[in-house]
Amino acid sequence: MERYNFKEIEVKWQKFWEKEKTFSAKVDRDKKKFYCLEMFPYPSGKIHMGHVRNYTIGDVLARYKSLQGYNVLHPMGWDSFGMPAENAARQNNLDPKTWTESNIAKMKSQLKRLGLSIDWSREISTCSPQYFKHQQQFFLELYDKGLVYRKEEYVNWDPVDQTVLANEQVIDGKGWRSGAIVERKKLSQWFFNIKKFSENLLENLNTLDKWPNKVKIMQKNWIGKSFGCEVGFKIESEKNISEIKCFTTRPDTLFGLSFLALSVDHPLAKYYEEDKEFINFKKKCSTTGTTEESIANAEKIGFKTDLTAINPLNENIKVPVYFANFVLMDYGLGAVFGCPAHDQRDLDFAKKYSLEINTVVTPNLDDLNFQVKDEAYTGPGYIFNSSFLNGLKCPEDSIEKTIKYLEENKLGEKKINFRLKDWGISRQRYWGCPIPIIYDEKNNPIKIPDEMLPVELPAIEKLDPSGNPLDKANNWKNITINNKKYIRETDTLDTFVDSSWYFLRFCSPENNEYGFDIDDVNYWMPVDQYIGGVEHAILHLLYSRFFMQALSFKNEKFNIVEPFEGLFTQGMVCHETYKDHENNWVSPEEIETINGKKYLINDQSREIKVGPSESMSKSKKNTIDPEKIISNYGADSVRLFILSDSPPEKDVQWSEEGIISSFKFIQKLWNLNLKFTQQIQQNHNDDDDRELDKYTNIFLKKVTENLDNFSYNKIVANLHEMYSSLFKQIDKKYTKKTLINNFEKILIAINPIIPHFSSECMRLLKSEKMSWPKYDKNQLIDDKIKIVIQINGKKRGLIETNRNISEQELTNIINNNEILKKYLDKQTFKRKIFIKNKLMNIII
Ligand code: ANZ
Repeated sequence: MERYNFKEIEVKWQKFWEKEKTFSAKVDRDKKKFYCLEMFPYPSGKIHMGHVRNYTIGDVLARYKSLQGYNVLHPMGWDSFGMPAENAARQNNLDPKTWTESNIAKMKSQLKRLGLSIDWSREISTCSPQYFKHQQQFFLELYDKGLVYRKEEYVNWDPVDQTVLANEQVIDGKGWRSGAIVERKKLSQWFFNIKKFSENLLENLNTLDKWPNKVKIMQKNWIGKSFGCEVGFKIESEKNISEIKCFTTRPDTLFGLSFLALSVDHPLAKYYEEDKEFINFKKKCSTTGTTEESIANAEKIGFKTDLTAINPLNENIKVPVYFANFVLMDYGLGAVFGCPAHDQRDLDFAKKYSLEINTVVTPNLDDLNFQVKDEAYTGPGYIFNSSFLNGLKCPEDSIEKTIKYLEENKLGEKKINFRLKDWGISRQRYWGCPIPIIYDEKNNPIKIPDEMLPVELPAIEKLDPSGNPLDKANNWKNITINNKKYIRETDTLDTFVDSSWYFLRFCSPENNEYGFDIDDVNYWMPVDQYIGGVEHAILHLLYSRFFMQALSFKNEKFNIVEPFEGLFTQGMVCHETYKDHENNWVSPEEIETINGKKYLINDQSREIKVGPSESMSKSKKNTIDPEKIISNYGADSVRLFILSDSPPEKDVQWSEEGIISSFKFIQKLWNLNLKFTQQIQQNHNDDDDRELDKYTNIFLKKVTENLDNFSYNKIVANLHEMYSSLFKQIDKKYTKKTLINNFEKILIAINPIIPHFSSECMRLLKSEKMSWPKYDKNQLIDDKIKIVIQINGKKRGLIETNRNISEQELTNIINNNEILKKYLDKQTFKRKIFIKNKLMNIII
């Protein structure tokens, strides 16, 4: 039979779709819309299997919705600012812009080869001035709204990359890229006031019904709402200090108090600034980094002050006051009271400095001798050793009652705290969006006038290996406006800012005045389905949610506050890992299989050790290049394979056999198509039966349901079933009309999965109908039923027949049935008991 020539066919369709602008979304406000968005890629220059999976999943949905008659927006863009371009520029003396643009061109052609239904007319790139001009406008808009500010702040400083790192870029106290030990350094930084929206960001999670629960939980924890109170401690001191306030979630453990601890950045540190020992201590603390994780893991160290604190619940209990490295200045009040028995950090600290450990919660009221030694007790129980608090159930009653007592006696106040910190957006980088601010001679920040936007990056001949190149670009940095001299801000924006609003830009990519047109946004937003990796569950999604809050703040026209109505997080693409005899990673391409064993291609005496399957990564060399796979097997085979086997939210195992079998399956479908064509040419007058209609109807139901539930892997299984059933059916006689009608529906149903194949078959069928076929619910009931036949009450047979058969018709069938005839033996029927569609009992 004639083979399916995927190479020609796929490219032909891709060109056709592009030429016809098949997937261009129209802002047709009378039509119902569907905004389908996959997280946009960083243009590294090569797509990887993660992209293939992400974009295939999104494409299936976009095509499906489009066939259902929605006006679909399915755009693509490039998250094109960031470190790799800058690193490439430093290492190879390239221009980051040229490097980035050529990568975009390469990746775009690779994505096109996947046959994605993307509206390329809306393509955006965050490093282009047409894009970041509006980002600079937003920055200034937020500045006017009081949502942007500058402050001196300790930052995570990467001494190798010479830059500030976000907390999430610090892993185990080291820079995520350089691996250098991160230091604390005080710098003047720009911040977005995301904290202001903590309550909204938390509350709105309840409205996101189409988000995975795990993501909502991660966001909730990140926002971290804590209920507690602020407690005042009287201080005995020769200095002019009378009180220290601490935030606590456990006021009920106050009788277990054995010390107070302050952050080294606490305002009271000013009394010790001259003290050499304190200076040294502070230095030591600065090597801990600023993330909660690194602080939690670091050894607890303290500096003992000459202050004494008094327990507010009992004036006779007096304890020392320390500065300690585990207290953060930007949480609560930068001061904590230490209760070693019920907090592990406090216990570690108390042991180190030989402080008291007073147990005040017992798991069991019978056990009043309970004493904490090596491990803090944080579980439930009852308060004891605590005077008037004794016997309170902990935590249900004890916390609330203690807060009430503290409030009544003016010793403390109820307080809610959020873990979420303001978003530090300054980066000491070249390849990012310039911050549109200048400073006058007194170092006052001033907004760049709107008509001077965008602030573009200066071209730089050679990027220095360290530091921020913009600091050294004097011609650019010094600027005169109306004969007055200014200096430009040389920090650029965190690239997370670029991706926090790109989904808005897709709604009006051409608008030169503003980042978007409000009517367009009101039509398209929110994104109906957002698809991406779970690694962005916290920051990217939270920042995007913040951006919507910030834009809608003090803006009555803008009132869509949640950007993503539906969220889908797809699983990883995994592959076996391989190592050679020296434990070096080996890539699948360097291996050949001989007699079932794997060897190095260039040295067949060396056997390869096969390791577990892990998510594809360059470091483990277990990646497969999509480009090669597409050119060997075609885009439809790749799409089919990447959707098969596992549900889209789970990991999928890449295998050579898998992709080959997808490829072969498409060939089989082609044969089925040829068979249909032959049968159509037969031009039969009548249908043998209605089996084909019925089968198509059931197939449509399954595919529709599986598309609606993101069970794309099940659709692949449905396709296989369909193939085997139809191949049997097709030899019967069917009229041309029946054949075309059914095959057309099937081809449309498989279009979202294997669009090139489907489009080609439709073309051959001369079919132009392109709307999602509805299935007939009434036809789903099977017409054939089985009726039990009894003779004198004993089961003697089972007859398969049409539903609703009459008593007389059934009697005729029984009389002609070879097996039953034997039992009946020409005897006369005394009586018949007939239960429609179920049973016939013949009494003889
Ligand atoms: C006394 C106490 C006793 C505490 C006890 C816990 C257990 P969450 O739930 O995360 O909000 N804390 C307060 N401010 C802090 C700061 N700036 N740096 C480091 N730790 C700080 O945690 C609140 C608890 O974290 C507070 O409750 C406080 O320690 C500590 F048995 O107060 B607790």
